[in-house]
Amino acid sequence: AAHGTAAPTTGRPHGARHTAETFAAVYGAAPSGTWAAPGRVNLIGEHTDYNDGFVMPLALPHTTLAAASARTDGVLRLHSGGADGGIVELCLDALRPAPQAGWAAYPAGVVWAMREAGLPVGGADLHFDSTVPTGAGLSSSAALEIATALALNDLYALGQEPQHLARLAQRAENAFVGVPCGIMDQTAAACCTQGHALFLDTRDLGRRQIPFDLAGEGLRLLVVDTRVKHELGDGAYAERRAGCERGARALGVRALRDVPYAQLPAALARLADEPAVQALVRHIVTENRRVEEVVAHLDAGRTRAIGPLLTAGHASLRDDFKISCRELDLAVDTANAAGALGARMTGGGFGGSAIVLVEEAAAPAVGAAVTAAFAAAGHAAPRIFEAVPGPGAHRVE
Ligand code: GAF
Repeated sequence: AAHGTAAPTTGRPHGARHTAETFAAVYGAAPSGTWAAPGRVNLIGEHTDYNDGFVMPLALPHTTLAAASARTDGVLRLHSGGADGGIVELCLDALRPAPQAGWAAYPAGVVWAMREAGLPVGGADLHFDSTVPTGAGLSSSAALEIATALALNDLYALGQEPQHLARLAQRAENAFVGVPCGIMDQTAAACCTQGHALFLDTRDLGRRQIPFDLAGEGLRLLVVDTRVKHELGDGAYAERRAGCERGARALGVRALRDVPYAQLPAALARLADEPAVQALVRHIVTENRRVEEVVAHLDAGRTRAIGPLLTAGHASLRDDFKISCRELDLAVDTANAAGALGARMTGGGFGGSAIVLVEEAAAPAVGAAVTAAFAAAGHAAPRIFEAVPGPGAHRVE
């Protein structure tokens, strides 16, 4: 979901020094520290995270920086370099869930969730700068949440593990901001590591860092931001989630994760009266299978073999889950026609970004083909950049 901070296309235009200096200009004293949390792309495993399934995100070099200091008076002050409106000042004791309350609801929600969990977090001053494109399906919200969570974890010596910070941030987004998201994006921001994709089992939160050094293999992963704004809060996401839960109930399982791939035909037969739910179930069960196949290929060093699985994942999201759009389909189809190894939409859908796996030598031509196809179709020019797996959240200064 978009939170209204600035959206440049590349890494860090100013860096942590600039963020600390801006903090000092806004609040009148230097910050105690500066923390960073990245955006992400998801390689495979889409909409599986609220079905207890598998996901495989990697961190982008694009980050949200939070400069912060503790306060002793129970006041939370928030300021963003990308948002108009000056300082947002809130009283910790008065924090209440505030659906659709704008960008400040994300950091405020994190503080609320920490206090709700009984953690001794007090007031703070925070200033944010971000290079994670907003509304692009690249998890600018989770980056904002996790930068906040890590800053407070350190400022108040809370001693929480990154995965637990992700859980608190998800709780903030679900209960405070009002978006029924899964755990993928927050975990990606908190737990990804440089040079790896993160395999996550969203049921038991088991994690495995899977080496993902595309450059070393002569490959590239391109991100195509279609510039079609995606919003998670608009109901379609919640509808898909409710449909999946309905499918699980009809099949008598705790979550769709519990439908084995081999039993998919039988499960679909049982849902014959509900074709819409049937299609959602088919996507989730086949998508979990695709994640497992991607992991097997990467473990065996067969990186190029994941291309067709990415493309099959896109077809499933387009035809069964019905969350693609013209621009995403055009990006995927054009990239594949121009020689990519595979491509798919990534993230929540209804706009946002696609990823393209491509041989290094073919990357410029594939990018140019997508740009030309967008121009020919009368769409705004897409933003295309390379995804190199960066580090998860960390303290910068
Ligand atoms: C959004 C959500 F926030 C995630 O939890 C996940 O469901 C994703 O959409 C789809 O895979 O990013």
